[in-house]
Amino acid sequence: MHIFEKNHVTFPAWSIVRYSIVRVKSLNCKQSTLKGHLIKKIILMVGIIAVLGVATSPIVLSSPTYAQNIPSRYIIVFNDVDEPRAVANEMASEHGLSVIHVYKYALKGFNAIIPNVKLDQVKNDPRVSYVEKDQKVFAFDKPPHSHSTDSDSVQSSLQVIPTGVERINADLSSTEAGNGSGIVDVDIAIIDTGLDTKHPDLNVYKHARCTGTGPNKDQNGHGTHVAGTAAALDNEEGVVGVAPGARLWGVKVLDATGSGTLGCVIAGIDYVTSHAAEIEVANMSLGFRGTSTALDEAIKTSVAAGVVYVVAAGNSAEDAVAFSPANHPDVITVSAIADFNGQPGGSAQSTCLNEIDDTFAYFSNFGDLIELAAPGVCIYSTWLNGGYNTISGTSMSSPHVAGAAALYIANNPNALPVDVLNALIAAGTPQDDPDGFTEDTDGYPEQLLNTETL
Ligand SMILES: [Ca+2]
Ligand SMILES: [Ca+2]
Ligand SMILES: [Ca+2]
Repeated sequence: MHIFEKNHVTFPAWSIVRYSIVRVKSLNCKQSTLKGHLIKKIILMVGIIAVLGVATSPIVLSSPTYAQNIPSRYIIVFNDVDEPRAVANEMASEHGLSVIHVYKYALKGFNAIIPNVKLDQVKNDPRVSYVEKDQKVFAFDKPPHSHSTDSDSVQSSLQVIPTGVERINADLSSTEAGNGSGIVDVDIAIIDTGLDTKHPDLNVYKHARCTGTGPNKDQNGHGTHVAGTAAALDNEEGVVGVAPGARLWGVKVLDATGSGTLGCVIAGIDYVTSHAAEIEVANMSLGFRGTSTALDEAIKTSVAAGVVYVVAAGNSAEDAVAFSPANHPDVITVSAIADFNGQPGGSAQSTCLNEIDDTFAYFSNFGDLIELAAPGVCIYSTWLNGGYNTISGTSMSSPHVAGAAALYIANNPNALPVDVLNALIAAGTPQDDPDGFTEDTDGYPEQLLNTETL
């Protein structure tokens, strides 16, 4: 049972709602070992039925390029200035610019429309370090935005342990995801399409949106799905996440179609950085083909402020080095495997995608900059309107790792982001282990996420 209390908070260029959730524990679910085992089996069966129930979702294949400049929109980064907003406004009136977002915490600069005839003037302004073209950014579900729009809500009176959560042994972690109780006392920012702020299976703590991304909630489903994998509540309903009940900060930077702008994503990182004392982990299941000095600078500052960034490798079956933010040196970049039953061994039938159990996902990006692999095919998680849905992508593998980072931080609160990365890699399962996976052929065998010791 949740009691929501809303307070509106002012933040430049952001619309924020704070949810203070008071939880009333309704049932003590501690079971005897035998009874718990039986319940787990029933839950697994319900989970399989649930997944099969949505296996007929139509898949629309497309070949997105994941690269698109946005005409007249630019990211302007200052040399050192004290008050970015004041300087942005000064420059706007001097050069005839329209200011979209101002950045203060992760870097100092702003996002603006620059008339073509003024571009050289802005670039040569002594207050400006560099100017970049703004570009489109995309959610990394696979194929993009292909989830069915009909009601995929498969509700059950029992909680399902999703296959991905079980495959990485989150049910055996320090919090025993799926035993019906426990909350991980960590804050996770989901920089995405937003969250279903009233979803009964999510502990939504705050929700902010970038100007231009529509109402201050998820209109797509992607962000809500990502959040559930990282942190759905361990109760009697729906699903359970890797770090159950962690406080979720919805940072909406992508719209109802699952796309947005780099200028807006940097604003999201700026917002997270301004709350770096509270937020321990940020997940970005998004990206674009290309690079951005401004994005790289923002992430570097945010990580240095103590936030662990976990990002999707991308779904183009190519080296992730071509994609941002997957190619950033300070983030944890996650590839995807197919697993259909939550167990190693490779013997499960495929469900929503025609893949082979316990193999590297055919669509996953790869390369030497991948830090970890996690399940990302036919993942069942939370969805819009209090529902649930099964979708695929490195978008879905990334939040398994974000949840794992939260688990580690819950037990090691002073860990730096680099310590978290090293701990997750040390706990991982080698590919050639009986619990590992096959068909990662790039010569860089990243380990499979394993939360058993976290
Ligand atoms: Ca639940
Ligand atoms: Ca399997
Ligand atoms: Ca690899």
